[in-house]
Amino acid sequence: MNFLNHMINKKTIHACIIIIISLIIHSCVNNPPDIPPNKVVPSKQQIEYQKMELIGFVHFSINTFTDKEWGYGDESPDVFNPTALNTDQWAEVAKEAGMGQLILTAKHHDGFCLWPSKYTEHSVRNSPWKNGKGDVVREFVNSCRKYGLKAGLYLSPWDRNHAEYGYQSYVTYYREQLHELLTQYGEISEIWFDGANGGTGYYGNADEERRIDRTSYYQWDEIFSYVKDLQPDILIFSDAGPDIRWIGNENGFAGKTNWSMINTENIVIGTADTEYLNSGDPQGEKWVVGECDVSIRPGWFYHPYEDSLIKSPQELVDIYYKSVGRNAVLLLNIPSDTRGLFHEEDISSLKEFRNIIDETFRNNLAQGKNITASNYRLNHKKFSPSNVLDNDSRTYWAADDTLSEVWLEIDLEEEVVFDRIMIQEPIRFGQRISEFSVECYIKNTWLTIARGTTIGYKRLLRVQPIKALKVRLNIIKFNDPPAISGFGIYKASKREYTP
Ligand code: FUL
Repeated sequence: MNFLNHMINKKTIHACIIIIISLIIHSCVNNPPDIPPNKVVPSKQQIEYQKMELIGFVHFSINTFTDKEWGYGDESPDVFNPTALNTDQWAEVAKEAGMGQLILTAKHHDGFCLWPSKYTEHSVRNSPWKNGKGDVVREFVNSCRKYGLKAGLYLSPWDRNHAEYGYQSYVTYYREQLHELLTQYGEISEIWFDGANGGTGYYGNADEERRIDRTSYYQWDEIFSYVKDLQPDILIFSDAGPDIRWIGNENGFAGKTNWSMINTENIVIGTADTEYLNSGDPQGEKWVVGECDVSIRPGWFYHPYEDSLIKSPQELVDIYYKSVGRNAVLLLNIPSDTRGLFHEEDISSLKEFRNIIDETFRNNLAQGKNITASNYRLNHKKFSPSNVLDNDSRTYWAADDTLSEVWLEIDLEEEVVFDRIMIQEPIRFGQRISEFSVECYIKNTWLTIARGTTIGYKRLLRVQPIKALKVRLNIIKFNDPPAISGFGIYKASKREYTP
């Protein structure tokens, strides 16, 4: 009897093992694993961040009322008195412009705090606005939530008001302020650490020049981990990341070559190599998304004399191509005026910019067409070229394990006129492509119409209008077998050129 039981048990175990193995084989065939990721890949938060493409900066502080760009630090809180502050208006405008997040200057270099910090007298608490009972940061965050925007904050490390700036006690004060901002306002999605630091200032009536040792004064690594302890999902911006990096200029232009990777160890905030930040580093060991900050006006803060100097919708569109179209996020500043509102002229330029972008990219002329590839991984539909045209950034085409040139080709079935090209890599597996070209089939020959280096999350190319029967993307160089999640061709809105 025992022997019989033993045999049955053995048989059952064998049967189970066989079933499990065949289930594994079956599921591998039907749903093979994704392509192996690169060594350096973005975090979930960084991918979400990049997907927003466009975010907004709001410069608003004591400078708005003194008509300055950099306050000295001796300004009286008495001058801060917006007559009609309405952060809902900021958020509504931002939302309509397609922004996913707003960042507010909670404290600029002059040290004035837009929230009633308990660690200083230099804040809204001592201003006439709302009899000192107001809190701009609170109103800002509430409006962001109301309009479905993420909220970010700028807290200037340099403080031209604080008596102890330059001494250890100021760093403690700075951390206390971070604590207030990151614990009292719910989720904060980005914290912005500016590189501008040190120089002349009021410094509690000392009225002198103070320099700090940028390599050691703030102990940035400790501040970064303190911030993450307080807000685990936050993304930290600075010249050195760790999550988001400055793109190296304030024009809103990323490099035509723009890797999302860099090495951060030797970067000293405020003295970074701007070329390096602009183009990233294919050998970089950290994923640090490039962010292009630029103002809609010549200055960052509101000045009435700049009402006629607002960037035109066409200029903003050009910036969009040079930032979002080069694998970066565009951080566009719209200052608040002395009323506490975005100015009508800024709003109208921003709206028209959005309309133009929407019009250009509304209709992907390759959608629904037949697409083929040099090859695709395992010949499995999970990696099929048709995934590139399905308007779903989660699906992708992947080449077989190969180091030789690969291509994707779209048969447009009839002659199609276009002048914009969009290409996307599925960045959750890393950034792979370092050289590509686009060819068109015109009058029985293939003609190269564009060449480029990196692609990343999104690459946009502007070419002369071309009438083609077929279009082909050649992927020439890559650090790992390439994959593409999106491809599009478009005819630009006429309003891209004509005001
Ligand atoms: C710079 C600052 O000095 C400007 O005033 C502005 O805030 C800009 C975004 O960053 O470094």
